[in-house]
Amino acid sequence: MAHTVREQILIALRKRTWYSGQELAETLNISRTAIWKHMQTLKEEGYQIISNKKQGYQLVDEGDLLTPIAIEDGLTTVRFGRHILHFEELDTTQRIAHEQAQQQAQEGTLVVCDHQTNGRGQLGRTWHEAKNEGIAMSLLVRPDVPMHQAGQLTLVAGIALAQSLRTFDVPVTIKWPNDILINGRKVAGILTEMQTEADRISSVIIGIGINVHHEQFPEGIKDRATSLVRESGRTFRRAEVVAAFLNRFERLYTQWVELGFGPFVFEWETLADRLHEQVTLRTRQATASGTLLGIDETGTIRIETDAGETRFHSAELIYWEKE
Ligand code: BTX
Repeated sequence: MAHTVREQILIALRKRTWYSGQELAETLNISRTAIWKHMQTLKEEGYQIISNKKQGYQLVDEGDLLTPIAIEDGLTTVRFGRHILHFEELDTTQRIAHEQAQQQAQEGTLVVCDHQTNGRGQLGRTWHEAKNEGIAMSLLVRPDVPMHQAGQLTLVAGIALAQSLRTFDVPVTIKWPNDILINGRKVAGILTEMQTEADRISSVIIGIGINVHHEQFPEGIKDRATSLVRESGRTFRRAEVVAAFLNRFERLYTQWVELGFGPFVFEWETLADRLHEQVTLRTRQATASGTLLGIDETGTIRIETDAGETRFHSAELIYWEKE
């Protein structure tokens, strides 16, 4: 990915303690005044940069930014996150990712923003975001699989997200099909939207919202939402969380395209919330209760009800009233 001038400045500043304005200007082939202006913008963006006349500029702290360069730093991927669009404020990252898909953007294109004002959940629900507190991102993929398998991507993304969050020592579980929980509260949600062409998938947009720094949540969700910081008490850099997810998801995604969902069943079940416990589930027609047995090789949930083992393609586990 070609770097902007500001990104090139950051790359240079990371290499040395001090970098003089003159040297930077020569290296990047721009004026010292231009360098000074870029430094002001970087500071406004949250980078802590100090300067003095004799030594030049020093990057002291990169803060907790979700910028492409901060994310790229932790990436080991080939495609995922290798084209990143970052916005300070957006209604929803899903909209931009869909536009990117229509414009034939490459697979792995990622849209992220610091403040999402109208985040979408499933079924017309909303996803709450507080400025600079969480992660809102949408990833564009173009899997060459039959259309009916697209729903499995939510589960594969959920496994990748849960596993990557566990590497930060947070005890997350998965609530089928698309919620990531800690101690029974939602810390992240996944929204998968597909674009089709004739009878094939042209793209899938995987939208992920993660609560990172939040200490509080609005009235309607405060009994069911939590954040990584609140549950773990440790600090997080959002860009590291994004990179960890992309690194893992690219690997699992490639396996899924090649081998299908079968190999993921066991992994999913080890991460499942309330496995072998009593659950209630709502379908469009009715509700059903029983013991959560797991999922099958297509990603369908299996419940032991009074009528025996029953499988549900499209349903929702009811944990909270008024979802
Ligand atoms: P969902 O429909 O399963 O969950 C939405 C429900 O979760 C809401 O009705 C509310 O009860 C609760 N909720 C809302 N915000 C939060 C929150 N921050 N933390 C915990 N619970 C909450 C889940 O939908 C899928 C969410 C995907 C969000 C991402 S963000 C990036 C991308 N862009 C976008 O517009 N949506 C996705």
